[in-house]
Amino acid sequence: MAFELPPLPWAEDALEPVTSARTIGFHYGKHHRAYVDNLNKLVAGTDLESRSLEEVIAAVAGDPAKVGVFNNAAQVWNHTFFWQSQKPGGGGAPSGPLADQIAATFGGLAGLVEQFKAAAGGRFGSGWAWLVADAGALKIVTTPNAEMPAPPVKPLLTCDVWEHAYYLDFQNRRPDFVQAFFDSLVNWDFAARNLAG
Ligand code: MN3
Repeated sequence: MAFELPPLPWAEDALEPVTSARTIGFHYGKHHRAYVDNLNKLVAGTDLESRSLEEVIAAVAGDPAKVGVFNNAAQVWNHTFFWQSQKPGGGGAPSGPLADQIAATFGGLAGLVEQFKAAAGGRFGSGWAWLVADAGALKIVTTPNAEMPAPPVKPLLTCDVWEHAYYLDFQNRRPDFVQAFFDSLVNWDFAARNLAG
């Protein structure tokens, strides 16, 4: 059973004008697909071939001899999570327990966005910014390259801050991309389900 590129949860042009169809065409159609293809080549004929994506990531994390497998498997997972973290007509405000925790932790949504933008902007080079639940507490963290928050930390949503995520549409303006992500794209329902799950 080869790993497969999951379908996008929306059309390639659905995140315009923030993220262009051209960006999604490259980011999903080339980058995400390449991680899937590379992972399949790397695990072919090994005992990892028949495992789930999450099992592969857990099995090779921290193993210097398996860094190629980790990088590709983690990037497959991270991108699938990133697409789900966004939706057309997203943004707005969260509700329910997630909104309550955001108010208690960050003083409200504006405080969360400011801290998230600062963290994303401070991530040198390629990586990811995340809202996570760590032992029940909301936190903003960043990870380099393909890395993700390690269990038992629970990711709630992520923003890809590799340049390929925003350069065609925002050039070097990463903070503007992150602001637009929260203004227009973020899928709070997805984050709330992750918090509850
Ligand atoms: Mn990416």
